[in-house]
Amino acid sequence: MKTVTITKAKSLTAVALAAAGMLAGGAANAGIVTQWNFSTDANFIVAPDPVPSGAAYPTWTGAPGVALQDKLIWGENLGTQDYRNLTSPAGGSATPAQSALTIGTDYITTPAPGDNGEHRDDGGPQNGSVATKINGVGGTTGIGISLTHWNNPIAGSASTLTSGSLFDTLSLTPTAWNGSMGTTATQSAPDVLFNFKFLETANVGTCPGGPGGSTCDDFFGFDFINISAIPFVYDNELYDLSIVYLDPLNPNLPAQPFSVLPSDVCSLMSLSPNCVGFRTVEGAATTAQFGFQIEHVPEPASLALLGLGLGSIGLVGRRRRATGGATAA
Ligand SMILES: [Ca+2]
Ligand SMILES: [Ca+2]
Ligand SMILES: [Ca+2]
Repeated sequence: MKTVTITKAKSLTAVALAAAGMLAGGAANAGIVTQWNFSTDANFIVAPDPVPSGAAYPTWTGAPGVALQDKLIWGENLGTQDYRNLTSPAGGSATPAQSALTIGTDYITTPAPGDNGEHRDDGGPQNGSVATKINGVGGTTGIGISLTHWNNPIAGSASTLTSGSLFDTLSLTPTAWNGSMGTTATQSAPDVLFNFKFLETANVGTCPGGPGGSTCDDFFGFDFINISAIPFVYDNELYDLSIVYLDPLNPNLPAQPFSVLPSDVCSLMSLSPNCVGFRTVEGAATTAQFGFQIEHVPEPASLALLGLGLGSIGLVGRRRRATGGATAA
């Protein structure tokens, strides 16, 4: 009985290897990529330039705001005010002012000479280098693009942003391997589409989401989407891409300002009850900093992704071995 089981296990391995060959489209000779150069960018969906399926154009209450690939601007006196002028008093009422969502690179690292250090609205892209996590060891976090809400109190009669889409792209070019050098072709890693909602709250009365840092904070929100362990194949090896939120002032710290939003806020944005996003204080700029990590997927886990059929065969094999062992004991 035990001999039969071992034979079965060997044949399963052979099946698995053959399947891996089919997945890879050939023999896997190159080493695992340990280091990549990257370029990542994000844009708001504003023009019929290949529009990803399911993406939404910016929508507004009242008159439209200004929609650019790297900026969405709304409020009063569009074109004559500056959203970066955060001098309006928090909770103020009809001060002519604008608010904006802008895409930027990081303003974490020490600025180069001649750089004023303001990267919250430069639009991207962000370039850098990132190391792969292999066998659960090593790996670094690539610093991605940032998203900033410049929150000024605007008149109740002004247009406000209510929804839109953010499309995030990442290109990877390998620079180092843990074995034989492989190809150096630039790879487009999986794109990520964020369909988001925005809630501009009136700065009077009872505040949606309860008390915050100002008289009625505003909210950026979206329904949860999986941004962890998104698989991609490069040069016959399988990797996972995970997008992470970083502290904008310290990339070594996780999360912030993202969290599950209060259910009344989710409801006002027509999102599901456990929507996620961030709260922004009136009269201030709030930045969400994105990053990403790449992890190599070892062969057994790669094979697990080949499909339910092979996975079921493996499960049966293990069960038989377990039964055999129990009988022998
Ligand atoms: Ca951009
Ligand atoms: Ca506001
Ligand atoms: Ca508000």
